Amino acid sequence: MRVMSGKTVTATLLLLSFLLLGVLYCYQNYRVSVSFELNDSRQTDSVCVCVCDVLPLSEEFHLEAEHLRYQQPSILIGRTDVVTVTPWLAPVVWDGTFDPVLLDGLYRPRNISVAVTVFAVGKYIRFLEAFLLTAEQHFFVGFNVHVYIFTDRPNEVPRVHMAPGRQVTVRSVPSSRRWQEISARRMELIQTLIEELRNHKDYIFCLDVDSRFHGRWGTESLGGLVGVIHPGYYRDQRTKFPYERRPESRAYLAPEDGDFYYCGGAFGGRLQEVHLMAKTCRQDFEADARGGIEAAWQEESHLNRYMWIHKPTKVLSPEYLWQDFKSREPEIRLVRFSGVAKNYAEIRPNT
Ligand code: 5GW
Ligand code: MN
Repeated sequence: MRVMSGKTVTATLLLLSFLLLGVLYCYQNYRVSVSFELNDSRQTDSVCVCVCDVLPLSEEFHLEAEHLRYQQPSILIGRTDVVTVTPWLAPVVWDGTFDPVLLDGLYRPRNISVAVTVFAVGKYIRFLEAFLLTAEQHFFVGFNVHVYIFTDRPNEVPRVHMAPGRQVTVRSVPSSRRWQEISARRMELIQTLIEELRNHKDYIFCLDVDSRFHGRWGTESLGGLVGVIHPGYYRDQRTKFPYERRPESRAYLAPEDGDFYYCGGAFGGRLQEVHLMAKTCRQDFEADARGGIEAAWQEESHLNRYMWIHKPTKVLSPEYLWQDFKSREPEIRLVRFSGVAKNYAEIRPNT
C-alpha cells in the first residue's frame, strides 16, 4: 500500500471538513423548518425549506374569507358625501363603507377578545346601567367582551345580565373631588391594566360612561391605534381646534399642526399600541404637573398630541361618539354611541 503524501492528507482532511460543514448546515436548516412547522398549527403535514417557514403569519393582517357569501364590492359605487380614507391611508369608518357580515365572518375564526375600560367615579355611577345594557345590545355582539369598571362605589354597580363570553370586572379606585385627578389617573389605570392583561386580550377600547350605544359598534372598529373624531369640530379649521396652545406644555400643538380633533371619550386599538399611548400621555401629563401646567383638556389634549405624532391606523367617524344634544347632520346616517345630555352642576363634584 502506498503511503499518502503530506499534500494528499491535507486535501483529504479539507474535503472531509467541507462535507461535515455541509451536513451540519443542512441539518440546521431542517431544524429551523421543523421548529416553525411545530409552532405554526396551520401547517403540520409538510416539511419544506421555503420562505413561509421563516416568516410566520401575523394575525393582524391575516384575514381568511373562505366560504363567506356577501354582496359584491365596488370601487366605483360608494359614499361620495364623506372622506373615507386619511392622507396617510388609514380608513375612516362611516356607515356604508363596510360589510358588517363579512367583517364578523373574517374575525370570527380568530376568536378575538375585546377589553373595555369605563370609569364611574362619584355620581357618574348612575350612567353605568344604561351603558352596560346598551353595550350588550350593540357592542361586539357575539364576541368575547370583558368590561373593566373603575369605581369608588363598587356596591352600587348594577347587575346586568351578560351574554355568554362576556363579563364584567369591578375595580375599586379612590374617590376624587377633582376631575383633573380622575382624568390624570385614567391613563395610569389603563396602562397598568394592559400590563396585567398582557396577551390575554387582543384589543381594548376606553370609553366614557356618560354615553349609550344606539347602533352597531363592532369588528369594523378594530385596528392598531384607533382614534374617534370628535363630533364638535370636524367642520373647523385646525387652528380652531381646542388643542393645548402653550409651548410650555408637553401637549402643545402649533397652529399649523394637527390632523383632526380626536375625542378623549373613546379610543382604542391593539393592547401594545394603546399601552404605549397611555404610558406616554401619563408621563407627559405628570411632567407638565411638575412644571405647574395642566393642558387645556387634560388627557384629551395629550391624546391629540400623541395621535398627531403617531398616526392612528384606523379613524372612526363621529358616528362613534356623537352627543345627544347635538342636532343630526346629513352625513351622520346613524349614531352608534352618544354622550347623554347631563346637568354638569348637579353631577360633577366641582367644575
Ligand atoms: C367630570 C368632570 C368634572 C368632575 C368630575 C368628572 C367625572 C368624570 C367624575 O366625577 N366621575 C367620572 O367617573 N368621570 C369619568 O370621566 C366618566 O367616565 C366620564 O364619562 C369621564 C369623562 O368626563 P365627562 O364625561 O364629564 O367629560 P365630557 O367631556 O364628556 O363632558
Ligand atoms: Mn363624557
